[in-house]
Amino acid sequence: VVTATGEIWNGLRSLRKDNTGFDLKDLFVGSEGSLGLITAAVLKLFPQPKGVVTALASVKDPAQALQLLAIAQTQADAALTGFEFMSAQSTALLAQYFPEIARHGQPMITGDTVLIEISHPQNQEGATELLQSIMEAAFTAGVIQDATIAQSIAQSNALWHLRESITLASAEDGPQIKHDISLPISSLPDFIATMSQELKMAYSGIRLINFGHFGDGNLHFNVAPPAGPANRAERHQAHADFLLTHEDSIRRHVHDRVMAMGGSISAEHGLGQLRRAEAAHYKSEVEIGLMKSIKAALDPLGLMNPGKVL
Ligand code: LAC
Ligand code: ZN
Repeated sequence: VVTATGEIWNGLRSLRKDNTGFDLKDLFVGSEGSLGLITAAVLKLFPQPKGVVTALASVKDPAQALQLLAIAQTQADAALTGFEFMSAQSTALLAQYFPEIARHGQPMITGDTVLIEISHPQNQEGATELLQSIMEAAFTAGVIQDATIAQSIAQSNALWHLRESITLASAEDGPQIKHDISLPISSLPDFIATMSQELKMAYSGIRLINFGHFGDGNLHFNVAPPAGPANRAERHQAHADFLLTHEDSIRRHVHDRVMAMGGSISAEHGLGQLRRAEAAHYKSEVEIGLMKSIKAALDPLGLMNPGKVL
């Protein structure tokens, strides 16, 4: 780390346990560059799994996704390496703008869908058997409606590509109100159901483009304006107008509920400038005070990534 005062701290320790005072490493890692510049890192490597297999499963709603997660965790434990949720409206956007990418998920992706990945240290058969066993248990329990297991690495990649293209389809559709929330995993279905209902009542025609890292309790609960004109420029303008009027109130509405349910308003993307004021609004005076003291001690002149985080 290069500090704000121009010194160098070498914190490159490859230790599993280190209990010698303050955890400076995590302090810098979580600071979004506002305390110092990280210039190197030590990585812990794991053996590459010999077998990886991916599947799509259609669920009735997020509550079933949670049940599927429980089954997958019970059977696979650490072999469960991916569990991503995609709402029906998020994949509808994909089908609309990138039908070639969405094609790989049809007909599964017409409703709420889960992408699930299993990794096996020894072999491909092990991974496939484990995933089949999870799917069978989920069928028997009535937790999934349908499933398709990728038959090749190319197919697995196509399913991941589908999941990862939702942001591209969103960008094509036009500006959205984006949230990067995390909640205790068991609260996700309740949150999605309540929030969706309230927002749909308040803003008729809005679309809930929620998707993300369900297994981590991390959801991109994005809110898209009502479907706009076919012409791209006109549609983007209509979205921008909607955001101008409603973005602040929708964001506050969503974040209020997240905080009331013990969640976080930024799970993976950080605060930057977009969520800086939101963090200040929700964090206690004590917490903000501690953060400010640290900032003042390590970067007294305010040189590092000014205007971000705090
Ligand atoms: C994703 C990015 C938005 O999950 O974090 O696609
Ligand atoms: Zn993400």
